[in-house]
Amino acid sequence: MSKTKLLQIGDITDRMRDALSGDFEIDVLFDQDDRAAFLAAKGADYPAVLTNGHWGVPDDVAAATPNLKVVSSYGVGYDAIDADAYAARGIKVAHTPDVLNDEVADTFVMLWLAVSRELIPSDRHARSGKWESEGNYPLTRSVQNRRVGILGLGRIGQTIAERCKAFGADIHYHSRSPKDVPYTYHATARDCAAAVEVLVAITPGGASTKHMVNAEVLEALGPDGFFINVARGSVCDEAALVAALEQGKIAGAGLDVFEEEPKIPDALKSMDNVVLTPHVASGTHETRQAMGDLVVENLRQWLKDGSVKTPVPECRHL
Ligand code: A2R
Repeated sequence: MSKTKLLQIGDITDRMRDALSGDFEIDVLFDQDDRAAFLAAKGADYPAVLTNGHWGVPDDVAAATPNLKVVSSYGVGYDAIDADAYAARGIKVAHTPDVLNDEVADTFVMLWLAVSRELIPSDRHARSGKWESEGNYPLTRSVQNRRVGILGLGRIGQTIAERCKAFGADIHYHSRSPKDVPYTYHATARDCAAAVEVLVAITPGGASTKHMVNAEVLEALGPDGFFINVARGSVCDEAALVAALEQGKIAGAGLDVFEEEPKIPDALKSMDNVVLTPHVASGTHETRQAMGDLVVENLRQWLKDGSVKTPVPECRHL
């Protein structure tokens, strides 16, 4: 039996390739010397695309794949895939929810503790010899018993809330609608920011959340407030964040995502009250393996019966 043609966008692991290669003939978009000529000649051959949250399905690929039936994406965020358009064409889009909730929540905790307890400058103080030459490192801010605001109380947001309980936090949140949870709801991001000392963004990216964290929200968070972003770079107005940090309008930030990844503004790199990680929230061997297995499962299930295990909400009715 001939294998089904699969167009791969972005990297996959050896384990994923091994698991798929029995059923699929995989062509790698980024291996093609002349991308436009390749897509023009071969695009119509692919019923299946494997991508990730960063690349999604670029416009040239979408335009060149008229016979597409399924998109399986390695990641939970799918703002780079036009899921509404695909749903309207009956094309199934699958992502990898839930399996990364714990890892992303842990990354929030890591960034929060690092920025509040000044892990990076404190490490520098220890290894530079300043402890010996200049004495003890200054006191830092405790993470205990804080008011924490969660923007986006979904799968990951709720997991973050569970982590926060271990620190005695009073939990606030903002999402499109209130949830049946014992936390304080705020109808706007600004109101949520004004009520808390630590604000974490964990909504999806895309048009509806673009710059949800803007100058006004950061001002409301206030000079003792910390902002942590483990959502998407687009959720925060980066220029406003830099200005707020430079002007002392907030105390610090922990950032895993950026507006122009992999570019990070130089101003952020130079600040001691900012902790930066290169979009690694789900980036452990264990969690990436679980995500990869789900990507494979979605494609295999589609091959078997035309359905996918974890469709994005827009495609659940298909
Ligand atoms: O729809 P709601 O009321 O459940 O709120 C969702 C919230 N959300 C928003 N909140 C305010 N304004 C918006 N325009 C807006 N759009 C969505 O974000 C919900 O509480 C949360 C998303 O939760 P889930 O769909 O369960 O996503 P999950 O798995 O927690 O991942 C969140 C994002 C991914 O899309 C990646 O961008 C990132 O975390 O890794």
